[in-house]
Amino acid sequence: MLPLTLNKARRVVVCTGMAFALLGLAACSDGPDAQSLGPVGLNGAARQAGLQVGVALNVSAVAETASEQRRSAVREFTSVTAENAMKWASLAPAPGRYEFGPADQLVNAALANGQRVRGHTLFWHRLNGLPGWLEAELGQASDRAGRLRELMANHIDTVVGRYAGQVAQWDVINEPLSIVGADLDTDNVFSQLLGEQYIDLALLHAHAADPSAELYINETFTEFVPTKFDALLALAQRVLDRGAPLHGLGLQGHFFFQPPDAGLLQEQLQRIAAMGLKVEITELDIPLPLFNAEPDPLAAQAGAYADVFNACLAVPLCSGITVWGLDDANTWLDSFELTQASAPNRPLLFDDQLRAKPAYDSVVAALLGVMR
Ligand code: 9MR
Repeated sequence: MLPLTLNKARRVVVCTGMAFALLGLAACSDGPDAQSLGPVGLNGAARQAGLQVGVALNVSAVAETASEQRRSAVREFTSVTAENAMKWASLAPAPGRYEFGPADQLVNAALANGQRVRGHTLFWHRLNGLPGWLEAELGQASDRAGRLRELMANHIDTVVGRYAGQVAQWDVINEPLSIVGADLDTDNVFSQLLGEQYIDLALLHAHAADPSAELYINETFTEFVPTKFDALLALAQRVLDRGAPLHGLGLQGHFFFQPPDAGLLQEQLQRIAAMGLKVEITELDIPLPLFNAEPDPLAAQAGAYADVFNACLAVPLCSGITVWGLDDANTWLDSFELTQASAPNRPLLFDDQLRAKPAYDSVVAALLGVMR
């Protein structure tokens, strides 16, 4: 069996059997430095469990200037998502003009590491998801709906076509529902001009551009708003009933309001699987301040991470979990308006010095505790 490693803060422990997962660390011995170990540990455990364990990255994580420590932390994951580089606004500075530099770098680095790539995201109407020029472009059109359809088709052909065979999954549609409500978001240029069928159009076109890619709708906050979760399922069912090629649902997993409810999450994953869809947790982060009242907040955070992994591991169609950032120094939560007051939020698997946290160990143990 492949030797597996657990980074324990600055130390690395080498374990050769499965026993340590069940019996604590009795089967482990002190090993060499983290630096010398390369792509084992989390990566090996993920592969053994048959679960994709991904990370969202910006290009600095794979640039030539990235330290070896950072590169080796990146290689701990089996899947990579571009945190920002593949958003429409990032790729297209002007109508019809594309700059693929950072996105290409991320894809090439991932493929060189043998990692899967999740494409994030073709159409997202919030925050910086839309290019700044879109509104003016539509404003000039005599047929705004027709022009939007045309721009969407061009965007899909250009981007999905470029990465055909390389990007395994696309978040074709991101966050179609209102933030914590159960309806389609009305503040969304796509649904305003094209109705709910903008989703079908995008899925059909993306499928034509790369028939091998798995196509997802990715949604946020469903994990603690049951009515929103129900609305997501109803939306997915309507899309399927209309014959559009939808393959999976992404639950983002930003648990900054409250820690995950493992039972509810597993039930939700099962309900998605029961529709014949795959499911992934696509943007997981669990801020440490949620556990400030606990005697050992890092251990409590580790328990919450294990809960999420165990929920997914219990559902065969739950094929992956992606954490939304490599390390605690690189989390969107520290600058987001609702969470910046609690910064540093420390929500990820590696700390701000790129040392593996207790959450890393608990995830590896969860992965090793199953045989799927
Ligand atoms: O983490 C991303 C942050 O760096 C960007 O500024 C922000 C706006 O583009 O998007 C963040 O990622 C979002 C993701 O793309 C979609 N789901 C919500 C994530 C957090 O806002």
